[in-house]
Amino acid sequence: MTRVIHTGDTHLGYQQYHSPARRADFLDAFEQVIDDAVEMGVDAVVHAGDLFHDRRPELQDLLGTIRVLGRLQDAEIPFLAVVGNHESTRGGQWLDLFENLGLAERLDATPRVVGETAFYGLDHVPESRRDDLDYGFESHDCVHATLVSHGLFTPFAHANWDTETVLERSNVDFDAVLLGDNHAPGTETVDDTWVTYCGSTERASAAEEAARGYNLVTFEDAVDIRRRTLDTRPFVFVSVALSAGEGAERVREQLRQHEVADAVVVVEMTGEGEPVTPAAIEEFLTERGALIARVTDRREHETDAEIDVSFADPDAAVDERVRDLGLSTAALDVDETIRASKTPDSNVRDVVQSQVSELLAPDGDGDAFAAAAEREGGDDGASAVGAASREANAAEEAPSATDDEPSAADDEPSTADDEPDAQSRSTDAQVTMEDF
Ligand SMILES: [Mn+2]
Repeated sequence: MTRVIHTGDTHLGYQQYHSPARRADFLDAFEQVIDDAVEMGVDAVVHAGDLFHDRRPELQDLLGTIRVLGRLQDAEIPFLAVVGNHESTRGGQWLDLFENLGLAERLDATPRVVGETAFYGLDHVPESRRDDLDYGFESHDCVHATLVSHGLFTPFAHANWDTETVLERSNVDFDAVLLGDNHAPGTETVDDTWVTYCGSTERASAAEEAARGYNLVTFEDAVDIRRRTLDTRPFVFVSVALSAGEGAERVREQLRQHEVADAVVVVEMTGEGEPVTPAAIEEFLTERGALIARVTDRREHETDAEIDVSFADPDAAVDERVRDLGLSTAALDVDETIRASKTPDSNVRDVVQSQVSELLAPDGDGDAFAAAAEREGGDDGASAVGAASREANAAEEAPSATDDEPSAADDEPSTADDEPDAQSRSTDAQVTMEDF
C-alpha cells in the first residue's frame, strides 16, 4: 500500500491584489497541506507543478518554502515534484535548489519508488515541443506506477494535451496520472487509468469560487482518490441586481447582509438603476473590515456581448494575447515586471530600464531578444522524455505561454473599468511590447 498527498498549483509568492496578506495566504495554504501530510504520516507529498507563481520568487518566498519543506524533511516524508509553466526558467529550476538542499526530489523518466508504487515525472512542455516527446520511461518492478505532470490534459476543461496519446505512447502502464495546471479539481478515467487534478491550494483568481484543497491518493488493490479541503482566506461573492431607480444604497443594503471581516469581497452589479461609483462601495467594504474589495459594474458592458472576453478576468485575456505573440525573453521579463504584482508601480520604469541595460551590456544576454519561435529553432531533438521535457522547459521562457486556464491571470480588475491594471501601468512606464 502506498498513500500520498497529491497537491500542486500552490503559487507561492503571488502577491494577489498587491496585498502582502494575500501573499502570506498562499504560503499558509501550502503549510496546511504539509501539516496534514505530517499528521497523517503519508508516504510522500507529490507536487504537480507551479510551486511558485512566477519565475522570480523573492527571498521571503524562498525562505518560507525552505521552512515548510524542512518540516516535511523532519518527518522523513519525501517531497516529489515536477516543474510547472509558471515557474519554468531557462537556466536551472528553483526545484533544483531544493533538491540540492535535500528538501525535494525532481521526478523524471526514472522511477522513484515509494512503497509499492513507482512515480515518474513529466515537466510542463510547451505545446510547440510536444511532438519531440517519445514518452520513454525506464521500466520498474513495482505493483503500481504513476505519472505526475503539469499541463492542460483531456478530458478536462481548456485541454490542449491529449491524455490518450500520452498513455498510448508511454512504454510504462500507469495506474494513475496526477496533474497540475488546471486549478479546478477533477477526476476521470481514460483507458482504465485514473486521471486527476488536485486543484490549486488558494484562489489564484476570483474565478476559483469553489473551496480549495488537495487529493489523498491510496494505491492498494485499486487506486483510491479522495479530496480534502483547506481552510483558506474567505472569499465573499455578491451579485446585486439593480432595478430602475436603485443605486448605491441598495448595493450597501445587500452587502450589510454578508460577513465581510478579513474577507476578499467580490461584488458585481447587474441590471439597471442609477450610476454607482465602484470605489465608494469598495471603501464601504474596507471600512467594514474587508481585506480586499473589488466591485465590477457589469451594467455598462451589457451591450458588448460580441466581445469574447470575461470582464471578471481581463488578465486571462492579456495572458492569452501575450502567448500568441511569441515574445522574446526580454519582452516577457518586461511584461512580468509591469503586470506582476511585486514591483511597485513607482519602480516599474527603473526596474525595466536596468533589466534592459543589463541585457544590452557587452556581457549581456543578446539571445534574450530573440522571439520564442527563433529560440525553439535550435532544438537537437532529445529523445528521453525527461531530457526532452527539461530541455523544453529550459527553452521555454513564458510562464503563461501555454496556460489556458482562466486562473492563470494575475490580479483581478480593481474597478468596473474594463481596463486591466496592466494597461494603465504600462502607460505609466512608457513601455510597450512593440519596443522589444
Ligand atoms: Mn497554476
